[in-house]
Amino acid sequence: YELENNLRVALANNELFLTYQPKQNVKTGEITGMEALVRWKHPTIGIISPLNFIPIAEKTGLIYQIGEWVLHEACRQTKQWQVEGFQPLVVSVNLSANQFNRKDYLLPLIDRILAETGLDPTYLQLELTESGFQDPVLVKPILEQMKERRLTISIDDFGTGYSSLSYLKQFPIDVVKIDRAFIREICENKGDQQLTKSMIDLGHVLGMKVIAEGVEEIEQIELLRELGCDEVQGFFIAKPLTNEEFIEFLRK
Ligand code: G
Ligand code: G
Ligand code: NA
Ligand code: MN
Repeated sequence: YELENNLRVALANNELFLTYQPKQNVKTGEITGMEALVRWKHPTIGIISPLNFIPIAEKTGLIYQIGEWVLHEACRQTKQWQVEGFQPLVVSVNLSANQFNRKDYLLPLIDRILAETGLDPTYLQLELTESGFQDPVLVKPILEQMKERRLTISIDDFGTGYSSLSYLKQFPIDVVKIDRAFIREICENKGDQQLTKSMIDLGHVLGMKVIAEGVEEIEQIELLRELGCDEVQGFFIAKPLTNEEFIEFLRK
């Protein structure tokens, strides 16, 4: 209860902030985009991970307000960097399953935020995990309308769910993000290597872009390049960065 009340206050007091983790093209080395990852700067506890407050937000319904704030802030900041003359980058925003459950909610929200911030829809990507695909009858038409708006959709933590393959067939997915569980020991573990290779080939056969998450060593990047992976994300390139750190990173 205490954390819930604190979370309400956090929204009102602007205690949430976004960090951005870059994504890099493994062939060209070019930075292609960044994932927005929310943080809570609690006045006494310090920085709280979304692992510790997103589940509470989902249970209490605060996820709607938090989700709106995250989408707006990610779009506003991305547009701002474009206006300042940085290379245009695609920002990806994580969505919770709950955000699909309200009728006539998510698409009007996104439309409004894109209009308010002036961000072109091609620079906004929505990241869904398996839980986001729970109800195909509900989710599929929303994803199709996202595609009509030229937004892109990525499936996060790929390979860890139960029926992930069926999602690829059913839903209009642009990007597959291979879960970092497969990448961690990819250099040592032949099984992980072959699974990763299969996921990359599968994504490509279906016309999707493939990103590997959780890359922490140069050797992993070199191997992923050989396997034909398109992009990488992970601590080797950069940890999730504050606005100021991200700008520093882009300048280098
Ligand atoms: O960056 P970090 O490891 O702290 O993220 C932990 C988890 O929180 C990840 O699964 C990430 O997808 C999730 N997460 C981060 N930001 C958001 C957000 O804005 N909305 C939702 N729904 N999940 C987020
Ligand atoms: O579930 P999702 O893929 O959105 O989770 C993103 C989380 O993964 C973030 O909390 C981020 O801090 C974490 N993360 C990003 N890169 C790495 C990495 O290279 N290694 C590890 N262990 N975690 C990472
Ligand atoms: Na994610
Ligand atoms: Mn992930």
